[in-house]
Amino acid sequence: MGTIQARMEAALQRFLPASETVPERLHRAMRYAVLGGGKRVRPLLAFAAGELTEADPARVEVVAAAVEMIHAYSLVHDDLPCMDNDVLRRGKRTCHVEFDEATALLAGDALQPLAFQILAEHVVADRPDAQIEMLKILAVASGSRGMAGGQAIDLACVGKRLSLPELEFMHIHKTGALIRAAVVLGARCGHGLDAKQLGRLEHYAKTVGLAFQVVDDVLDCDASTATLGKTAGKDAAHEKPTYVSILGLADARALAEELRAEAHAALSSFGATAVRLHDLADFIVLRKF
Ligand code: GRG
Repeated sequence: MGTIQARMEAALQRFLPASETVPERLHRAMRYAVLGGGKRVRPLLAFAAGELTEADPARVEVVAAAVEMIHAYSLVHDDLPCMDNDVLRRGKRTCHVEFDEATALLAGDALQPLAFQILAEHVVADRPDAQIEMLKILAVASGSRGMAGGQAIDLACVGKRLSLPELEFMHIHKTGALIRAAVVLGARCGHGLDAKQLGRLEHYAKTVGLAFQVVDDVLDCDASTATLGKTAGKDAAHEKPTYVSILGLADARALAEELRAEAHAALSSFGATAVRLHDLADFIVLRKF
């Protein structure tokens, strides 16, 4: 993990405009939002999925950076006063607190197209049509039928009681869509998978995406702000429906375990090439931050 995280830090440094490039303040805000923090779970998933298909790591680095830029933009916008209004992210002041609201909004706005720019500028597939398909996968995962749509549902749900399937629907979009994209794009950097294998990999991505969110909900209520590097206890304070509010803490933890088992089972036919995907399913469920 440390090797990939360091590799990603260097790659993101390279792909981002330098702080001295005009407009300096915007570029500093973009670099502030992306660099020097975060677990890099989505890049780790992309690299692990790339191992399934013997993908060239130089290709995977590009798709992982693109996904991480979309993720970083979503965190900047999510923290804005018009959304979650938070002051702490990745153990430091949120982008709009460090800079200002307009700059943070623009930093997110600029990170999003930069993700597509780097994905268009570098060869990540053997054929142009396959590369265009990869651009589309990231676009759909980020848009109104993916992450942004999930965020819209999330904002509309504050103070409401949701059923478990409704909560799952929201998270499959808000968090799950980009996690799925990271896995699928990482795998697509290498040789093709047949429809059955792709189905199993997508099932893995769906279950780790949901497990990620269940654990996020559990940590929000039983870990400290210092450990998380973001404000703990926010979901209850904002009256947000969560796995913990619907199931209770013990059942939410049990659900995360069930999803972990399901993720491992989805990989059973892949053998040794899936070892890092197995490890990441464990990391996502057992993490403490
Ligand atoms: C603003 C369009 C738009 C979308 C925002 C993902 C998201 C949608 C908001 C983030 C809010 C949030 C805390 C969601 C819970 C799950 C999640 C995405 C946590 C943060 O991801 P990590 O834990 O963060 O991977 P790091 O900092 O490690 O990269």
